[in-house]
Amino acid sequence: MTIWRAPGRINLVGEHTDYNDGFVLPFALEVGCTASVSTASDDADGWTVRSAQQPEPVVVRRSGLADADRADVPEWSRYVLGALWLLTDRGVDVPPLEIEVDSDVPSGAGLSSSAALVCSVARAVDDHLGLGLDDDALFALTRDVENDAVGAPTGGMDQLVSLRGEAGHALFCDMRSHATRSVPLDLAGTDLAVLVADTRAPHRHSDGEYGARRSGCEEAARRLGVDALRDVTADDLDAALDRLDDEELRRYVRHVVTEDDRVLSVVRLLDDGRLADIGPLLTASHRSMRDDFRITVPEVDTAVDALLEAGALGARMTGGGFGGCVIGLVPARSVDAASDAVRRAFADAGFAEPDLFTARPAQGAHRLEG
Ligand code: GAF
Repeated sequence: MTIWRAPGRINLVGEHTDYNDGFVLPFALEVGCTASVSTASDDADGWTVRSAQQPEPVVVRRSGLADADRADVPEWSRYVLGALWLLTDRGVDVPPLEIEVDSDVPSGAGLSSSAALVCSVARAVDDHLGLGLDDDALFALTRDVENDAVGAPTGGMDQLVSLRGEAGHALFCDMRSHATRSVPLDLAGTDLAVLVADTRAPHRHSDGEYGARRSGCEEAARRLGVDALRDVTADDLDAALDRLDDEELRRYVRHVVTEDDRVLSVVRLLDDGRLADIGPLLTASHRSMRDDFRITVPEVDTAVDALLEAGALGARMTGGGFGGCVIGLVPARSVDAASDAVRRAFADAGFAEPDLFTARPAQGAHRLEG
């Protein structure tokens, strides 16, 4: 049996920039998914997938499953079977397998439970079958599972950090070249904490809204005559905005271009050992998501305001938006007070009770002993 674990993630800054070929700065979490892969007995001719979080296993035959039948299996299992289907489509003879997954990433919270699932399975299958996929091939496989086998038009950041994250570091990713570099995120050494508020706000219309933002950005790039919004720099922004007459597209461009610039600024500060100075950039990122990209909801805005009032150096929503989690960079000694402030603000607003916890940058996908 071959066992791999891959983590969920928090994005420190750089939201909706990945599918614009831009920059992101996520870090891997301690919570993750464990995938165990073993070769099935000789008389089995299918793939069996089980999840500790699901009541029933899913069994499919190995070959000849039409696209329509692939779409018919329960959604969670497509994140597992997707890797097997794509490898088969690419000519790999994947034998009968039994795969078990077990995840402690809260689902629907915007912490990339799906990337943890996909990446743990892909790494375990690659290792078990001795395929020897390199970093780039593993990244491409995991991103394609989500885009092609599941059909979610996401941008790849979550899979990249789940595969390559490093403990104690954020991962600076260039989403055009997929080159990555670990950047120190020394929370303990600076007496700071990343406090996470899971707002538990349902992801209202998140699928359609995500796709709409993505196609809006692509349309803006087309009208500006660039391959992707990454090609518009902060210096070019005003000139680019002057060339667009659609107010919605102008807002999208302003968010993406300023957000790429914020990622580069945060990376420079972290490289200089100035973690305590990144707060205003995080808060500016939130305002850009709220006012320009328009992907926040009242719960996340309330959590950000409460964290800032309670003394956070900076606060922002993390992830795709329309609910999910907010992060605050807070002095370690203020974690309890800041958590109470968010709970009180939610109670006053009549929102469901949020879940508060701290997060530390942890290791990306790694093998566990069977
Ligand atoms: C989701 C997507 F999966 C990522 O690719 C990214 O676009 C993110 O939303 C927004 O930054 O997590």
